[in-house]
Amino acid sequence: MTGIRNIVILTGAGISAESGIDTFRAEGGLWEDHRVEDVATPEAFARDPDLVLRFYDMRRAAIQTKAPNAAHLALARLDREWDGDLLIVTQNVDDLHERAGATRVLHMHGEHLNAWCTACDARPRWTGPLIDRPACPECGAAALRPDIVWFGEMPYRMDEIFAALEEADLFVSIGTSGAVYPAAGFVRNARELGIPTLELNLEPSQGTYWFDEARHGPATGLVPAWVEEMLSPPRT
Ligand code: BV8
Repeated sequence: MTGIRNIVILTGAGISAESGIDTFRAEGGLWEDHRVEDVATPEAFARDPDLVLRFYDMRRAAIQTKAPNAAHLALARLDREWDGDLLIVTQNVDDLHERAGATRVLHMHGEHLNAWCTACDARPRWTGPLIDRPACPECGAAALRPDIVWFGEMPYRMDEIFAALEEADLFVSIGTSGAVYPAAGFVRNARELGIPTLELNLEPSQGTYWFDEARHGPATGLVPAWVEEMLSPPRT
């Protein structure tokens, strides 16, 4: 793809699926046997904090047993070797992009391995459980919650995301169903900016018609092939 300097990549749960991390909208729309609204909203946390904390404790522990897959490793290679701007905006709250070696990563929905102190706003790195209400390392209050953007909460660093889209020459969406906004709307922002758009996903997403090009199959096949394409000199 000639003339491409700046790339924005959006990833979703599908890029981590082959690492053994459940996606959100698999069969029956249940998620780890829970309804999303029972475990991923501030109202759920207020109503039943133990249920929510146990849900996130389980997932925080689970992701630490998983490893990045070939798709994460391919994006990390692109991050290393691409000499233009590149931003991986991930909806995922696992750290597999970073463990694969990517550095230009933005977690718009938060991170499993951070806690957030609702008393002093600190966001300490956190790998253990929160169910026992541990003290905040900064202020000592027993007021830590998962550093996760729940439904109804504002995604992180939206200004940076839109600034990167303004400068982008290519928008690529990988492993997302296009079900959750504002992330699902980025392809339309890109189109309005006249930016070419590419979808790499197991199956057509809910927004597939907005993409100039869509390739369907497992991320561990599609992503390394696409990265190889991007890093190979254009055939004259
Ligand atoms: C907000 C943290 C207000 C939780 C998550 C209309 C417009 C705007 C907003 C809304 C709207 N209608 C409703 C809303 C509100 C809501 C929303 O979008 N609801 C949906 C359900 C309609 N949005 C919000 O509440 C957001 N906040 O709007 O704030 C606001 C906004 C702007 C300005 C002011 C105020 C907050 C949303 C964040 C919620 N938190 N995550 C946690 O992780 O514990 S969202 C959750 O869904 C995850 O982050 C996940 O990443 C995300 C999206 O899901 P996907 O990643 O796409 O995963 P999914 O399972 O759906 O799909 C996987 C895909 O992979 C599939 O397509 C599958 O085919 C593919 N796949 C599977 N295997 C593979 C594969 N692909 C390749 N290879 C494979 N092997």
